[in-house]
Amino acid sequence: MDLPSPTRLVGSVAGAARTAIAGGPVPPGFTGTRLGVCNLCEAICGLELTLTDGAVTGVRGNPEDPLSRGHICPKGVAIADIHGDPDRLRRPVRRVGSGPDAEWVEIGWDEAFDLVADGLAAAINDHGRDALGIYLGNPNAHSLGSLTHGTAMVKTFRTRNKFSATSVDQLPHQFLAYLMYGHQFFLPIPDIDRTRYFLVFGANPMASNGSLMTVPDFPGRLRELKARGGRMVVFDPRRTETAKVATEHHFVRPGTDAFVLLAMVNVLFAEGLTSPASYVDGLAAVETAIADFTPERAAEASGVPAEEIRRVAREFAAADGAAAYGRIGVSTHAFGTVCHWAVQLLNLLTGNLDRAGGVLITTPAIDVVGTGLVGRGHYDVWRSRVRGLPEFGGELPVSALREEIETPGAGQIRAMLTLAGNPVLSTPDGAALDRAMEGLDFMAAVDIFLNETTRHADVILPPTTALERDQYDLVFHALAVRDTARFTPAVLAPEKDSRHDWEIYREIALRTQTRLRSKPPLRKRLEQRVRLSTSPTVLIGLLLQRSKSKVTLRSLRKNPEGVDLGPLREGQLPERIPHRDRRIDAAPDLVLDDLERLRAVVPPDPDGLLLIGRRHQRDCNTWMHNSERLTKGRPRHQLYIHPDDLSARGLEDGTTATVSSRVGSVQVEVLATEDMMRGVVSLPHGYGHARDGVRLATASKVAGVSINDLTDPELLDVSGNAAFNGVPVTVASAG
Ligand SMILES: Nc1nc2c(c(=O)[nH]1)N[C@H]1C(S)=C(S)[C@@H](COP(=O)(O)OP(=O)(O)OC[C@H]3O[C@@H](n4cnc5c(=O)[nH]c(N)nc54)[C@H](O)[C@@H]3O)O[C@H]1N2
Ligand SMILES: Nc1nc2c(c(=O)[nH]1)N[C@H]1C(S)=C(S)[C@@H](COP(=O)(O)OP(=O)(O)OC[C@H]3O[C@@H](n4cnc5c(=O)[nH]c(N)nc54)[C@H](O)[C@@H]3O)O[C@H]1N2
Ligand code: SF4
Ligand SMILES: [Mo]
Repeated sequence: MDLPSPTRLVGSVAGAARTAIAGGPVPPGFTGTRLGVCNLCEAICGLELTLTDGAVTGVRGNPEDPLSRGHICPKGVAIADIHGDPDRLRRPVRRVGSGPDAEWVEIGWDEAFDLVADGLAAAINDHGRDALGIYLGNPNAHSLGSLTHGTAMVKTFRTRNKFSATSVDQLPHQFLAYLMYGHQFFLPIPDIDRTRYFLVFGANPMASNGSLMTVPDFPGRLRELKARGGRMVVFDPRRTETAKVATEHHFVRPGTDAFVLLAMVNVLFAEGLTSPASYVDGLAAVETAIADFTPERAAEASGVPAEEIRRVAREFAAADGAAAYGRIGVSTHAFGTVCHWAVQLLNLLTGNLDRAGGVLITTPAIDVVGTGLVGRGHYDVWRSRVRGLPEFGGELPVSALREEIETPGAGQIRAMLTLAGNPVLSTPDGAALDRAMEGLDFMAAVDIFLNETTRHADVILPPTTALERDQYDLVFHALAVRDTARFTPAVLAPEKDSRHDWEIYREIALRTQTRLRSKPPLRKRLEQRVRLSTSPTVLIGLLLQRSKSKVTLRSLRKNPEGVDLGPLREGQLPERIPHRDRRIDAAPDLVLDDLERLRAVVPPDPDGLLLIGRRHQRDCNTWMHNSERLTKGRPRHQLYIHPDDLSARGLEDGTTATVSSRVGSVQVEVLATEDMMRGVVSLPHGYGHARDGVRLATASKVAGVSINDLTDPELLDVSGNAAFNGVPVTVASAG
């Protein structure tokens, strides 16, 4: 999940300094324990850290944490490795030379900020503000300072060429929430602790620990679900770790879930299994629009038998509390929006929206939706210059980034700023983006590592790491399966001469602005200065003061394990529906119109292969591959393929094959496994660190190729999200 942009964070910061800054980092040489927090995935586990002589020597889950209940995974144990990593950047670096011969020279902060401000301002002054392209990567959502200050800095630039991981991730969710409910972050969360029927499409929480569903200790919660007689039913083209512990698993051909999900909705209507709330509009239109999406048609497209589709739909409707949920498998998907629409329909048609055991709206201490802290969203206010793709919520689809850099003309991107991201590995046709970045006039990156993307930067500015900064999870508390609040003060003092991310964002914004020929009015600039100079922690204190909840920063400091606000609450609708009329639009035109595209889908070549992605519990998107602890053991970079598909190509298990798509080809070892559906192959996302013969020191420990050298920027959902899953590929002997 990527970050939302708080658009209106605290107007007045007067009196802010009164909010006491108690607690804080351990003194030098400290031996003992401290509470910390893991920010490596959406599960936000509470940690108990053991320190010896000021260094972290032990990490375990904090059993007192009301949300994570002591849970931890191997990545959490590795959190201190990041801090101790000798390859991590600790000072700004400047690039001298380029390509394989590039050298990196450490420079002082003042010089670095000036270089960045000069480079960005030159592009804007000479070519207009859209000449600056910005990419915000995933870790921004996991850092308080990025949420409060990164987004504020980005706003000062007012460029239309803003991109983020959102459009390679959860954009369909936001797009649909905006259309159906009236706010892009009004996202109903599965009430996993009470549900009796958990229907999962394209998610692997046993590896990912949940997404758009902050669910630490998924394995434990699933055991409890089963113990109370509940069921988990999984649809996935791979028999995943989650599928293996499910009550039942169904293989589904990649990219065809929309047929299956709509057929389930169809069954609800056809068999009179609907009991929607009175505040839902458009159901008659839905019924008509999807009448031809029958289970038989779905079976043909997806490989899931029609009778199974009917049975699951009936069981879902009959369950005493049922929650339908879909994630990456049906988000980064050609019909991501239609899939998630059908997921929402399943929940609301069966009366499971706003019901305990169904899907619920969270009540976080800081309500980023209800308070308007994050905007409702907007759509198609402008379009990308080259391909004419509509913006959503102020961002353009990152699939359009390469062409916006390479295509000459007014509005062309001349300078890039990347913030905690690695789009060369994480966005479609990353190889082409890699080449395009060579042609930029200037690039700066805020990142703690030299990676496949930041190696193109002229300057890299590294912030402090998670253990050195205060944390409050503005985003993930709002997406959690239980309402809790937790403030975690920095455990370690920042290293000498380091900067927090929010301080870096402040400097970049302010110094660039002084160099711009066209500046905002003085009053506005003063406001921005005050806003950017107020620390994230002080802002959290102010937001809590203003919130309806009784939680204060003081109470959170007293209870560093977190404050329990109870199970998610039912019966909150229609009052909390963001639409001004407090009604749900079940039939948004933009979605209904997209059904035509779905009807036109031609069945894939039966002898062809479709590529999908995967995550492993020990991987972390495109980084952390230099943690010994996480990378030792069996390799996991291979192309997974069904043994029959392998032998049909005359290939042998363990050999190297060439995998090709419309955009590129890679050579990678194959691993035969019956866990794959026939006709489907899988590569992990986040690998492929050796590029152009440059093998970055930071990732020398793993082999593998980038799946995104095969994925196609032309394959998009109606929301503009990249369709990573179901890319047609061929696999042949590399010999
Ligand atoms: N084919 C395919 N592609 C995918 C996906 C897929 O499933 N399949 N998944 C997509 C998804 S869901 C996502 S979220 C994206 C993720 O892709 P990106 O948005 O590119 O994010 P990461 O790979 O997490 O990049 C993290 C970078 O941030 C740096 N970093 C870590 N912590 C910090 C910090 O505190 N501050 C700063 N400044 N930098 C930091 C790391 O060093 C690393 O370079 O990839 C997407 N791409
Ligand atoms: N260990 C670990 N945890 C992570 C991350 C990580 O990199 N490593 N990344 C974090 C991030 S940024 C995110 S967004 C979340 C993602 O969280 P999840 O969505 O739970 O993660 P994935 O493992 O990508 O699960 C996607 C599943 O969809 C399946 N799939 C692929 N194509 C299709 C399809 O067409 N239809 C169906 N039904 N299924 C399909 C895949 O086989 C896979 O099992 O994970 C987060 N947690
Ligand atoms: S589940 Fe996520 S938050 Fe919890 S320890 Fe693992 S990586 Fe960290
Ligand atoms: Mo993500």
